[in-house]
Amino acid sequence: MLDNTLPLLARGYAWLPDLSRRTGPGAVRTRLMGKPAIALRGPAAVGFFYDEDHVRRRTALPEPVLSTLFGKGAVHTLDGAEHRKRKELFLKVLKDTAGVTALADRVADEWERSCKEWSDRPRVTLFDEVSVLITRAVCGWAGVPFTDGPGADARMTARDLTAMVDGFATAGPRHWRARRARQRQEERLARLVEDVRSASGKTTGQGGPPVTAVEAVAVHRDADGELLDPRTAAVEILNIIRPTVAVTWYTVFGAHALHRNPALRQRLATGGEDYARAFAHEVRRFYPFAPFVAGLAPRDVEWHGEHIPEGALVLLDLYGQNHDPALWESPYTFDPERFVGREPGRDELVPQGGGEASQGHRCPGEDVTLAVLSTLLPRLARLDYRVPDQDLRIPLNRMPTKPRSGFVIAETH
Ligand code: HEM
Ligand code: MYR
Repeated sequence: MLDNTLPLLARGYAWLPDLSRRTGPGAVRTRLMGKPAIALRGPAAVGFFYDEDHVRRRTALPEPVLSTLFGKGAVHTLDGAEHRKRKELFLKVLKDTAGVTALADRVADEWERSCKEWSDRPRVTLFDEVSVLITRAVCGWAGVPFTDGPGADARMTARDLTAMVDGFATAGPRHWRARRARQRQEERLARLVEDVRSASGKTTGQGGPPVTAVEAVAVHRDADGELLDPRTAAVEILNIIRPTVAVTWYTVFGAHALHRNPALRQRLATGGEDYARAFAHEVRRFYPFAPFVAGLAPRDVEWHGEHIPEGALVLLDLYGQNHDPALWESPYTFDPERFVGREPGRDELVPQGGGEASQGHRCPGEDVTLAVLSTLLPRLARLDYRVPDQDLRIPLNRMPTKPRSGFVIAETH
């Protein structure tokens, strides 16, 4: 069997669905990065995948993904007790309801300020503008200052954070931009951690309880009782601010959904929290963002009678599961109604992973994602704007993808 790494890079979100159409029902077997690989989907597969007896993360992510998207030494690459202890840091910062509300309030304020500015301009590109406004909000909230210096103002920071996401699954200039962006931001945030530690006695706890995400990272102790070295602390600060800015992708997808389904606009504008949340869930289900997650089998294991040899890559096909006709009626129809008055099951809707965030690697940022989307999408629905002619196609062979134009809006008021 030919190694499928190049087809994956070339075909993006269409790669696994195409393979699975060719190989028929059941798990998809292939080769990736020189290893045998098997791709699973469905709620039972989620349970299998998130059991550390079956799948481990430590050496699963390739260097190009770590040097752009997640960072070396990131929580994504830990297993067992080390992972649980590091994960507590994220759960404390990101599952605190008051903290999440405070972040959403900052996003709302930045949206209002940005709208005033847009009304003086003939047209703006929503992707760029939203990435900057979320960057201002999350950096203010997390305690990351904008100062002079390389990559330190809001626009440069937004550009670096989106570049890290944009360049993780490609060769060529986008990838090298992403590496440079990470390098620059890790250096400046490592300095920030050192400053915060020496300024406030935060390492010893003398400074009182941490109040910002940066301070929480600065005082966090790993399972071995040690503080994070400044570079790893910078990696984990980036693992809070970068993905928050990545909600820009979903916001622009939300704009795309409104454009294609104008009948939904009025309800999103005036339908309150519950409808906004249902709409946000459907955006996360319908549009392609995280393709799959991956780990390695620590020993020979078996899934529904399929043998998985030690060292094989196990993929959980998130995009495939979110469009599986066995789970979703008319999966390629955008319909927030499926989530009105009904929260999705834990292992059913998996755009940000499955299982329990506290027990495994499921994304700890789903509350933040939903809060930011529930703040921005109804406001977008209430904004008056025109959508000029542009290329709104969302190429499935680009990873990550978005409407080609970045979604240009004109005559906003
Ligand atoms: C993990 C997707 C937003 C922080 C993950 C994973 C996915 C994901 C697929 C991996 C799950 C796994 O390995 O099993 C997304 C998407 C987002 C998003 C599509 C939308 C923009 C956020 C936000 C935050 C965040 C807003 C924080 C503010 C993290 C962290 C992890 C993670 C720290 C690592 C968890 C671990 O390894 O235990 N995310 N995420 N994400 N996400 Fe998100
Ligand atoms: C973030 O910035 O963390 C949020 C956006 C995440 C996109 C997630 C992509 C998952 C990629 C796994 C790649 C595995 C390659 C073998």
